[in-house]
Amino acid sequence: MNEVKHFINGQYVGSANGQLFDNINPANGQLISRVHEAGRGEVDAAVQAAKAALQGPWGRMTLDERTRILHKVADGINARFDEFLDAECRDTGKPKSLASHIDIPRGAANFKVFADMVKNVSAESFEMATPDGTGALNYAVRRPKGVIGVISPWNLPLLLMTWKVGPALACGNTVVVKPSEETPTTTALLGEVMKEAGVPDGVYNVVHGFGGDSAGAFLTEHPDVDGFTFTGETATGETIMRSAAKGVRDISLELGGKNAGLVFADCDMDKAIEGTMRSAFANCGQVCLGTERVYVERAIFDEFVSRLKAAAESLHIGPPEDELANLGPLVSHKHREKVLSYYRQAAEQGATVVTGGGVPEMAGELSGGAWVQPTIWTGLSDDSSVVTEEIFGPCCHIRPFDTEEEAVALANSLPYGLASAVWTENVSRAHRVAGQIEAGIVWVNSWFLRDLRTPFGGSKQSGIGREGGVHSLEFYTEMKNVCIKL
Ligand code: NAD
Ligand code: 6OD
Repeated sequence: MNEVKHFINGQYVGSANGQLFDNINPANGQLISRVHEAGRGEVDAAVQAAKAALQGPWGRMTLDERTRILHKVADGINARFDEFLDAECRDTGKPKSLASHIDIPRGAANFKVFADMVKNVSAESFEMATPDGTGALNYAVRRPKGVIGVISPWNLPLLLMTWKVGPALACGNTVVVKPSEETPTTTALLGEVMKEAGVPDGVYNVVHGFGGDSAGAFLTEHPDVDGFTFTGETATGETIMRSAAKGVRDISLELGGKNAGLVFADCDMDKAIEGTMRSAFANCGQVCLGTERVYVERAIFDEFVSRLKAAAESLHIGPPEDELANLGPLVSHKHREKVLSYYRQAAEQGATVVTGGGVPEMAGELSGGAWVQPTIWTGLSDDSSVVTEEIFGPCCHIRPFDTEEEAVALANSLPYGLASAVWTENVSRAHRVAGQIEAGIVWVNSWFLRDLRTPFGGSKQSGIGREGGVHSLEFYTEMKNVCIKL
């Protein structure tokens, strides 16, 4: 049986305590591999390797040398595209058609984009007058923050991990990554690519394990980590924030959401249906930016519901290698239990189940997978748990509204503020509504259209800080002002 090991100081190593856990394929429930679980010893070794590497060749490289290596990392991922694709799809169960267009290409692009970005960013400079008339010159320089702890989730494993590791390394930091226990493989595989690309030992380290009382907590409690970047649930973000407070370490938190889609009667209905379909059901609804609350102007409510129902019922459920599949399983049986508990609550709370609501019949070995039906509800009250809590499954609730003010108020009614999608052909309305929505990202007539130069992150309980573009460079560097008296 294949084993997934830690990657520490340029070597794959097992756990000294001999503890391993199972990595299960969510499409069929079968064992993929056994994964080493890090104890405090492995986490400490990874952090010390990362700390030492800051003083080694990595710390002495020119920007050109460093960014050339990061381009090679991206090329290395692309050269082994199918290996990454197979590993990601086995761990997550997601359709290859999806991962080959999003997860793996973005996993590579995250290195190139931030390597180029860091080469082109300018710094501030101010001339100032002084009483003696000679003046002074201030200029700012960026320095790496140090050892960055990267803690990532399972829904887009390679994409979300490299989204942090790419800019962290571009800025000259070293990293210790703790991937999700559900999806360890591509993060481990990236170690080989790093080595082949010439990334010095100790710059990229990986430790596997769980969150509390395991590798995640050991990493966030380690005093030699200089900053943490985390993507995951809001409650986990709060825990990590508490750990980071000891030693006053910086944090970037990309957290959960309960995103609203606002569909106005003046929308292009085809676009709104296509976009809402993706935002509710892509990646089996396991996208933090996904739309779980859809608000539709009353005049087009019935038409919208019946068209979204037809579209959801046309989804082809299947395993990664099924070329027609556009809906895979959930990531695990544990997560399916959570999603199905909301399916039950919706029924108990009096929802009209427009479509779905259960588990599909899957044949043969697929019957052991974590499958659920794409599901649409109407008729729930605004304070229902299904409407207010993040489910993270292929489902949405649709509710009518009458005025623009009401739609905006509904969108803003929850403590989350990650993303929103607005569907309207009225350009004034688009600007007006986008400006009023309390979220880090608003898409108008699109969803998950990404320009990596733009600020990405959540407001309210959906996160702290922004990554993307210069905002990543802000987080992954310390800015120092040098003041020269002339
Ligand atoms: P999670 O919070 O359960 O786990 C994320 C990571 O944190 C995992 O690696 C886990 O092992 C680790 N972890 C858990 N407890 C920890 C602890 N006490 N200390 C240190 N590490 C700990 O999240 P998940 O279930 O993997 O991912 C789904 C969640 O992530 C959803 O809420 C989703 O909205 C959110 N998410 C947000 C974004 C964003 O950009 N805002 C992107 C993707 C996912
Ligand atoms: O596109 C990105 O950079 C990004 N961080 C996407 C997050 C998706 C959440 O599931």
